[in-house]
Amino acid sequence: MVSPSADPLLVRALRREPVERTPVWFMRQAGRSLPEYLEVRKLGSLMEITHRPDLAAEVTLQPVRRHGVDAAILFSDIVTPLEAIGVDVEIKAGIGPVVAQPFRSRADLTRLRDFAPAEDMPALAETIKLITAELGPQGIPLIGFCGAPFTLASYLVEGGPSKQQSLTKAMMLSDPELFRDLLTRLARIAAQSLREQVDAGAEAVQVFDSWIGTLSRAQYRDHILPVMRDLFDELAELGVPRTIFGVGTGHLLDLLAETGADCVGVDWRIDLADARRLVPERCALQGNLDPAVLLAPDEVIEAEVRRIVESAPPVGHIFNLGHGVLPETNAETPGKVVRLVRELTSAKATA
Ligand code: 1CP
Repeated sequence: MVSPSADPLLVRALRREPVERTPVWFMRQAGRSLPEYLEVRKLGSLMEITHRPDLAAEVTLQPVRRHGVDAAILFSDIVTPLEAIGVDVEIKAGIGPVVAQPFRSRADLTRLRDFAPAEDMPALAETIKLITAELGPQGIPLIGFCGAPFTLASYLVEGGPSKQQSLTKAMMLSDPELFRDLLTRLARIAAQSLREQVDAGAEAVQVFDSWIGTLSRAQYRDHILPVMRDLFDELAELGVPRTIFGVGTGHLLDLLAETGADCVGVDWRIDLADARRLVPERCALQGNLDPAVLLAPDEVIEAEVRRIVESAPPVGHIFNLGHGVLPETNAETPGKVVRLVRELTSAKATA
């Protein structure tokens, strides 16, 4: 038996310490797939909820209560700090973040001032204090998060969700200096947000670079990596484990590790065993069940969970989906996965 230390299971696994079982949580576990969220949502928009500590804390805690996951993730959105500094961004139902005046020129950079959470969004620290007051005694950590500069830039430049990120790439390739300055501003805002979240009680952080998989290796190395290295250097000062995640990044995994991240999130397109060979041993791995598997019959879910547990490294694995919980997921299903991972990996640890 591995004796549990004072630190939460998730934090120990992120540090690649031997653990008594594999921790499990789900990206986008709060919100859209839960009936209890839809009830709270009747009281206000997503942005309104993030400015109400009682409601934001309640929604953050809902999946912990219902599914029994090993971590909570703050209920917020990657564009919330941008809205808080006055960028005209709105979250439209069924679409996602929409920016009224997209960013296209150097003059637009002046719209990205520093994020001072204490003044711009006092609800942030208050929400986290309410959450950790409830979770602390249970030994369950809160994960703080932010959007990575490229993914945030894609919403600002495109004006909303985009499959190809063509305008974003066009700016990156035609005016690399402007693009670098935009990423640097966004990295600063991301760091300011994460610092506040950790100061208020978050015990791990995740940087969502959801759409970075549309870049080539050379593009990532030339245009993104230098900014990400600086960001992760700055985040190291916070003293908590740092995860980087993007969708469709099988070709970028070693470069994502070069940011300095402590853990690399892996989507479902690549086997964990192959990811393990690509990512240096010092990094933990998170993933990587296809979210669509949660829509399949129980026996399919069980076989897929088993396959992932078997291909996972012996230390430094955090069980998660390869991307967020899909809105149509039955609210009972994630809890079944939690119980299965617990059963399978406790057996593995004591075998
Ligand atoms: O009003 C609503 O309920 C709208 C749905 C919704 C919710 C519940 C959106 C719109 N955002 C959120 C909350 C949210 N967003 C959370 C907290 C919930 C949780 O994780 O449990 C988190 C972590 C995010 C992060 C987020 N927002 C990402 C990164 C993760 C990922 O899924 O890749 C991204 C890319 C966004 C943008 C966004 N916000 C909302 C939507 C529908 C989208 C994606 C739009 C697109 O396809 O580009």
